Amino acid sequence: TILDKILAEKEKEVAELKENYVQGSIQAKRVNISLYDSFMKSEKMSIIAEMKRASPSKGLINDGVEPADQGQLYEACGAGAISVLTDQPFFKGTMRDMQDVREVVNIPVLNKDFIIDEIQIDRAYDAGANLILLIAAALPEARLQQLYNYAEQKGLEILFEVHNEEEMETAKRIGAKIVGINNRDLKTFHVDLAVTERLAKMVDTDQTLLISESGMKVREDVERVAHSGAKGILVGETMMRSDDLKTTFDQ
Ligand code: IGP
Repeated sequence: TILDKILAEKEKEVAELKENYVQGSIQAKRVNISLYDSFMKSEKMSIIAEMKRASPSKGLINDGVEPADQGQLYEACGAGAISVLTDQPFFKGTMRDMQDVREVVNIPVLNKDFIIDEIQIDRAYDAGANLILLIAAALPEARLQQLYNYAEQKGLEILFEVHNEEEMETAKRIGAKIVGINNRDLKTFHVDLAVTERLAKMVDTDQTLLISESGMKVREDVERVAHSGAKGILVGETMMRSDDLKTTFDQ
């Protein structure tokens, strides 16, 4: 599957990082705000807007954009947080993209990548991330728990991504406070908002912050996942293709 291919590439990247990465070699601005607190407090739907140049399922989406400009626009339009894809081989992102966004915004920044090792968490922290992504489908539960605890100890928040019932059970056992329900199957690319409706029923949404991820295009999509109990949405492609972001956000 594509996920297997991505993870195989990540193994190489991590091996290289372990050789070359000097802890603390990046000095980034730090903004101390909790996404959990701000999204839980908000009366309206909160938006994590994503900086996404390309993807394996869609190819090039918007490769020309400057991350700093896009980040500033997102914040100005009312985003509650910004996700920056930093995977290079499949999404054309870089850590530089995330740092460029971090420097110009004051809302939480999510390092969107396929995290399989502590060293990537160190790098995310050094580069000024507030959150990291952990994907349930990517690793065994024991390893997910280790990485979750490691990130939490560093003061990072974790968006724990699930796509089926079994993974949601894992999220609960791990004690994930922020759970992202990915409407897209990372193995087949099939998108279905019913995934959010199904899995949201499994959690107490007063305690667990639910974020619905992927495939949202129009107001009806957002209303549908809001009705399921999602307090936030993660939107990439629709934001990257919009030529009138203010209107897209207001929808
Ligand atoms: C955004 P979309 O359909 O709005 O562009 O999706 C985001 O959910 C998607 O990029 C994503 C993702 C991921 C990317 C969700 N989980 C894991 C890479 C890795």
